[in-house]
Amino acid sequence: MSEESVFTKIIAREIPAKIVVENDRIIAFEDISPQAECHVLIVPKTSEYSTVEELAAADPVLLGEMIALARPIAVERGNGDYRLVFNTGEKAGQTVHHVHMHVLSGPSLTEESI
Ligand code: IU
Repeated sequence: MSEESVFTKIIAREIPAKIVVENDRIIAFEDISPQAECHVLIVPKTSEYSTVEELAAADPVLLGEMIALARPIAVERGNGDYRLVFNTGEKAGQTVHHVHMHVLSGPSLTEESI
């Protein structure tokens, strides 16, 4: 990637975020503009991958590790059930081109909401 993404700056502690959990490969933090009672972004620390399909092709184990973090976050911060969203491409609403998984949980999450 030519330009540092905002998530790379969060990982480097150059800009603030409310960090939920972190390990050597992944960081999770609260979305700055929450769309549900629990709205956490799970982000690989590497900036190599822009989209989930790039990540899945190159490092499916890392993708699995990201997905495995969703349940404990939803149990602790939401109602235990959760929705995972990967916006992929600008026409689908992807604004940050550093792959990230939205974890949404809570009573406002209905079948009608995204
Ligand atoms: P998207 O899938 O690329 O649209 O998601 C980007 C998300 O990053 C979006 O929900 C923003 O609210 C969120 N976000 C953030 O949590 N902190 C930031 O500093 C910035 C964006 I910029």
